[in-house]
Amino acid sequence: MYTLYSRPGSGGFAVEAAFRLAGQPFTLVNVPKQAPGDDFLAISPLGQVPVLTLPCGRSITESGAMVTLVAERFPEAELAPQPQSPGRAEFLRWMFFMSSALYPALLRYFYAQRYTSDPGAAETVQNAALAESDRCFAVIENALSGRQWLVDDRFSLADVYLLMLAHWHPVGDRPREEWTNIVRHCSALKRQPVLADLNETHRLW
Ligand SMILES: N[C@@H](CCC(=O)N[C@@H](CS)C(=O)NCC(=O)O)C(=O)O
Repeated sequence: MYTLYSRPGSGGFAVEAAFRLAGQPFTLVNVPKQAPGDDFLAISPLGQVPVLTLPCGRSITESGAMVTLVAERFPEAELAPQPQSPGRAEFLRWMFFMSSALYPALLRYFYAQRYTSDPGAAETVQNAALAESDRCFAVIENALSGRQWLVDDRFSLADVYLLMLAHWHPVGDRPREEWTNIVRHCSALKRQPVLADLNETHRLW
């Protein structure tokens, strides 16, 4: 059995969505934000969610890795282009772009005080983080021009990951209105029954 350590509104949204869209059972453990205990720090050294414990007993951090793993382990659900398929490179590109460029830019906004030793500089860090996350979103907005999904003109978990990040945008908790392609992309996904149901807990939109 898989065990997902998560918290409503966190990156656990995409991983929970992956399991539910794959129709696979998993145990969900809610980790309160304040003061993670030693047991949790043993599997998440930075004290962050999500964490996924695999049936073999190993635990991994990194939401992008978890989403990719679920798609790979349950290929019949067709949640991502499979290894060796033509769209795989593009899927990996977007997963890494979102998890290594965009997600950290958003973290710099929300945890600005971690990124400066000057107590008066948090606002400057936030301004720069907002500009950087907008620069990343603009890349995705451009890529979605004339297409419905990020990869291969078919739905994948990269789309779910984008839906989550777009609703973490610090201005209004939703994608900027001028990103019409991202707004259109998210609107379609928000109607998907599994994602709509998941949002009852996560309250991303
Ligand atoms: N690189 C990690 C980032 C995880 C992360 O930053 N999680 C946030 C919630 S979305 C968290 O636990 N923040 C609490 C903290 O950093 O203290 C991932 O992609 O899973």
